[in-house]
Amino acid sequence: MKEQNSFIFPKGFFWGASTAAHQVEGSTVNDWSEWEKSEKRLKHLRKLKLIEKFGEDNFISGMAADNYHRFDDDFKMAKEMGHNATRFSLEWSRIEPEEGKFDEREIQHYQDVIRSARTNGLEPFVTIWHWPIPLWLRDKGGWESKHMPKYFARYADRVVTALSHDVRFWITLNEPQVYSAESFLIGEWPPQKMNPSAYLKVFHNLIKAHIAAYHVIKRISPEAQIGIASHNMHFEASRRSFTGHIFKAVADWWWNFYFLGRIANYQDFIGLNHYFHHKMDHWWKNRKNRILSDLGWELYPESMEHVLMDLKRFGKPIYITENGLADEGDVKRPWFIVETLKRVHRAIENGVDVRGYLHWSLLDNFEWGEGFWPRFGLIEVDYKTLERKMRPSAHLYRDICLRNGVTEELLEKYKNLL
Ligand code: IFM
Repeated sequence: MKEQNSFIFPKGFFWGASTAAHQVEGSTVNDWSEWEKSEKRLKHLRKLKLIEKFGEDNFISGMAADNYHRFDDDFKMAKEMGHNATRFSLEWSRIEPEEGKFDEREIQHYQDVIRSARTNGLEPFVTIWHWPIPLWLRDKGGWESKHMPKYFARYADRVVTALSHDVRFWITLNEPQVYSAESFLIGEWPPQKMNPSAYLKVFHNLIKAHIAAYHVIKRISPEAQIGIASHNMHFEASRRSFTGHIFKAVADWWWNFYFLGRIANYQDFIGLNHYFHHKMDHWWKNRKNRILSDLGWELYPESMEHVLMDLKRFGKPIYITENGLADEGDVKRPWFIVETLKRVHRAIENGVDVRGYLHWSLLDNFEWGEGFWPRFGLIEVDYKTLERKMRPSAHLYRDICLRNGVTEELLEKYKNLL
């Protein structure tokens, strides 16, 4: 429904924000935490003078936001912020610290997390794997191992058996496209490989792992809704560029649709993580006069509509499981949220079945290779005191959540921020 300048979303729409265990919990012991402290990694950062610039602590996840102990307070804040949904991940290395040995206390911990989400009126979207793996798995070859789908299905079996009575939405894998490329092709993330054949092996193991977990989850909980969080980008070909159109077609085929196509019969919804827009001419081309985030990523809300329209082909409900920006001063976030939501609304009007929007992120967090300095949170975290403070955009977003959309009156109220 659209009244003049208002953009009201369908009844029952989910509003919230996302996090991931390693980025906010603190005190995790996994392949990432070990890699962060490794001499090889620190040497590389020293060479790039990044330690001088940001300090060594920036690159070590350590206590992070201590969400492991503060989850209840963080959910209370999410409730105050008008959210009715939340997305977070389970930390595999806590739950299965040794091969085949599951830690009941840690499973209980996640039961408590889910109960707290429900008590605070938040529908939990639970990610089973958001990148790090336990050390024993790393030592067995990690995602390159052909046994990985089996290990993943066993882990999924254990957690879903314990948690399914309170969880309806399961996200098996976060951004398999990004993980496989950064870790096995570009060599930026652990285990820092630049090996196309390892990349393809990992990619296909991730497909198999999802399908295996899908069957496991459906057996335990037939009514469960299962998907992945897919990182889809908007590739835009320059109008008159023939090669641009070829590059766009190939990029769309491989990056945006291949994984989703392979699991098409084994997903109940599509989780969309959306951040990037790429203009393609004879190759990657930056648009002129771009608005950038603190990380130098282009902020182009129009992209959201294109990416959503493209996903219509799968005929599944879509939940936006991530979308956001690094913006420490919260200067661009209010504008970005409002403009993006207008595009989501337009996609819905054009027949795309979008059922939720989860902003990235609830809290400032540990941004993988870059560390702590990029600030993605609706809630600002002071890493010295661990104090939390809502950014102005959190207030704006609360009003959107409570009104189930962007209204004219809200645009007027926040006009100084927009
Ligand atoms: O922080 C990440 C998240 O873990 C996965 N999606 C993109 C975010 C921002 O880079």
